[in-house]
Amino acid sequence: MSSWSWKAGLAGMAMLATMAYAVAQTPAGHDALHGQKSSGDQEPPPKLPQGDMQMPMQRGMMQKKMMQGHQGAHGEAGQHEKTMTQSGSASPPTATGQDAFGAIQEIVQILEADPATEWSKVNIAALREHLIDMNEVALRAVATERALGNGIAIAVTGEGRTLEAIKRMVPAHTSELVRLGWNAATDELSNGVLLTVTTSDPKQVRKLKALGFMGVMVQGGNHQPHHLMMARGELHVH
Ligand SMILES: [Cu+2]
Repeated sequence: MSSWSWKAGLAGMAMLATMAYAVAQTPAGHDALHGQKSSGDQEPPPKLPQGDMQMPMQRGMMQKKMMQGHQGAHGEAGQHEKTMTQSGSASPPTATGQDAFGAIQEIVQILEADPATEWSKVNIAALREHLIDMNEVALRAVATERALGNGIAIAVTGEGRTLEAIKRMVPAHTSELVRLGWNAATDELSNGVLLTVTTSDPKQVRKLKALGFMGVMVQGGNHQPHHLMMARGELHVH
């Protein structure tokens, strides 16, 4: 059930983004923006009051039409759109401004939309810590790669918070790499871990060398469902 609502949440969000884009592209949406701008001027054009009367009507009709189309296929998404169009904004922004902020916002919306959410177990702070780990590993860890005859060996190193993140995330990822058909293991280093990924397939050796550290770290689609589990308080170690 959690998987279903997760997908429904994503579908709803994609719908909102499409809707916002569509409204921004319509002539009515464009004129409405224009109208708003000139209404603040000292000397409005003489015909503006008439235009103001017409614009919201045109815009309202167009949005109603679009809403009906969406609502037929996706009732739940339609409810969100209704709220959005009532705000009167022609093209509301969709970017949250920061990727971890957006990821947490998406998860919170999924939890809010699910009547089965057990709020006594919800742990958004744990998800935030993990997203900080992902940031450290993706952007701050130093990866020194060495080509092997059958794969790659990568020394992943860092200090402080980066080192903590490396130790939590890199060894945990080997099981995902093994599940995908590679041999993967880690050895502890004083300032990080040594990740070794190998295969008996020559084609896969070329691919591993091309992927390198970050290429293998992003393998598998385990983060999104794990993030939701973490937020639900059902997964403590990633
Ligand atoms: Cu993750």
